[in-house]
Amino acid sequence: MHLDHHHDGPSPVSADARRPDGSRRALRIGLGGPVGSGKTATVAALCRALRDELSLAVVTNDIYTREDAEFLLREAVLPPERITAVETGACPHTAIRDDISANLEAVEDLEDAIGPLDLVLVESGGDNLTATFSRGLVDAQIFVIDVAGGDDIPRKGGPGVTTADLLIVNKTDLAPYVGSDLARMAADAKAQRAELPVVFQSLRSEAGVTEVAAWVRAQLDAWAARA
Ligand SMILES: Nc1nc2c(ncn2[C@@H]2O[C@H](COP(=O)(O)OP(=O)(O)OP(=O)(O)O)[C@@H](O)[C@H]2O)c(=O)[nH]1
Ligand SMILES: [Mg+2]
Repeated sequence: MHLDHHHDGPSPVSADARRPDGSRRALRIGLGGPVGSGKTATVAALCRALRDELSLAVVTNDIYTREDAEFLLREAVLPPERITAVETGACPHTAIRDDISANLEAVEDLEDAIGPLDLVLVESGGDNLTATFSRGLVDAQIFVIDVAGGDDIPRKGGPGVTTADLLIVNKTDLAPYVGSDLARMAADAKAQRAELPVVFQSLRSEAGVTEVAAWVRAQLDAWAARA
């Protein structure tokens, strides 16, 4: 799939959906959520699922290191030039919400170097339940929690759980070992999110990231339809 269509006449796409040279910019999807919930593992699985059909790149955010980028490089989920690390040096949410300049620059540098891109995944450093991305940085956001963090997390709410465009409840394979009640988590998530989608996944299972990859494809279709 290649998303860069050319049109005659005025485009309904807002100015910020275009690069300075008029070409379409990549759809940007942010992944946030508590430390260790499975953000990098989900990014890696998405890269493997989508890399043959899309031109994509990844920006990771770590507080003091490049650990997540190094994991993705080691796993060779994408060619190295498609993976960039931002060292936030402060609370992770600052770099994705308050001062997004380092992340915006990382995305733009990727597009300059290897564009045109269809998709850029931006992983936030692990944070608490209040961390969300600025809409100036990403077009859609995924919040990743896991069943081992406690089955009361969906009930506790917070902007990530409540407003993210997609909520992933990861590591369902661990539910029996940590005594998490998946039905209760589903009911609480539904109560917090109404019609917004929730995916329960285990990256240790055969299905893996399939459902989330389908959601990403739907976002890309909607993004393409805006042009
Ligand atoms: N059992 C199980 N383990 C998982 C699953 N997904 C991820 N993990 C493991 O959970 C650990 C943390 O995963 P990461 O992807 O590094 O988590 P993260 O959210 O990126 O962590 P930070 O970036 O440090 O906040 C790793 O050891 C993963 O292999 C899953 O579905 N099931
Ligand atoms: Mg990570």
